[in-house]
Amino acid sequence: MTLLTMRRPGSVAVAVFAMLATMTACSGGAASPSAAASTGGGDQGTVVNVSLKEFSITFDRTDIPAGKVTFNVTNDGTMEHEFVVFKTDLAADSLPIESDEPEVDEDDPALTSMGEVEDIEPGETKSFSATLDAAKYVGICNVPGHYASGMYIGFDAG
Ligand SMILES: [Cu+2]
Repeated sequence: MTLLTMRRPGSVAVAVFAMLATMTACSGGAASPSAAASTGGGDQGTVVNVSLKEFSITFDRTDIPAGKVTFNVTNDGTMEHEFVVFKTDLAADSLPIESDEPEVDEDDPALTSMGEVEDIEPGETKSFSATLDAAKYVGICNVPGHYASGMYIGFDAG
C-alpha cells in the first residue's frame, strides 16, 4: 500500500483508496486491535504530539503512562511520511528489515503493531489512539528508506 502510494505521490485517488483499504483492514481487527480513529470527542487519554521530518521523529513528552494514548502526528518536513507504533523488546535501531525492500518488516513476529497513520502530507496532522501496556515500544516512519535514515524513536509506557 505504501509503495503504491509512493509511486504516485500526486494521486488523490490512490490516497483515498489507501485510506479505505486501511479502514477495511482495521475493521478486520487482527492487524491493529488497539487502534481506533480519534473522533475528537471523549477521553483521549495521554496526548503525545509527534513531529516527523527528514529524518527524525520527536515527541513533546518522555513520560508516557500506560493506558490510552492519543498520538497527534504532524509532518513538519517537506515530503510524505507515516508513523507506526510497535510493541517490541528490540532496540529502536535494530528492527528487522524486509529482504526485498528498504523498510521494516511489519509482519515480523518480534513486532506487534499498535496502530499507525499513513500518507501524511507536509503540514498535515493525523491522529490515532492506542491502549498501551507497561512495556517498550518503537515508533517509526516506514516509507521505504526513511527508517534507515533515522526516522525512529524508542519509548517506554508505564
Ligand atoms: Cu518518513
